[in-house]
Amino acid sequence: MATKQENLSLLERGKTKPPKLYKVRLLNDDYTTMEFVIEVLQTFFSMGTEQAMQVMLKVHNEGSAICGVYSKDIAETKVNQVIGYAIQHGHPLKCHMEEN
Ligand code: TYC
Repeated sequence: MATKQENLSLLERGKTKPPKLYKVRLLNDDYTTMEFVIEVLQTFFSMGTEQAMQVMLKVHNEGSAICGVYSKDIAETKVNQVIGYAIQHGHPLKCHMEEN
């Protein structure tokens, strides 16, 4: 952990590192309905009907797809929201995050 003084001097020298970004990836399965996946993409990833349909079909046809790229906290929240919502509705939908 850097001290306040060390942080300040890094800032002054323009040497601060940008925060890491994480991809949130949705995974295919044989049981979750297409309609539910579209609802998830619209609800948690702010996609319109058209884009949600395209991403859902990409997951269905290719096994997985990226839904978005976020800071660590936001990516963790998205993953937890998707998995929690899927469990509530009895779907085995899986989602994870990976370093960008
Ligand atoms: N493969 C599922 C079906 O045929 C649909 C599906 C799409 C499931 C995307 C999960 O992340 C997913 N009902």
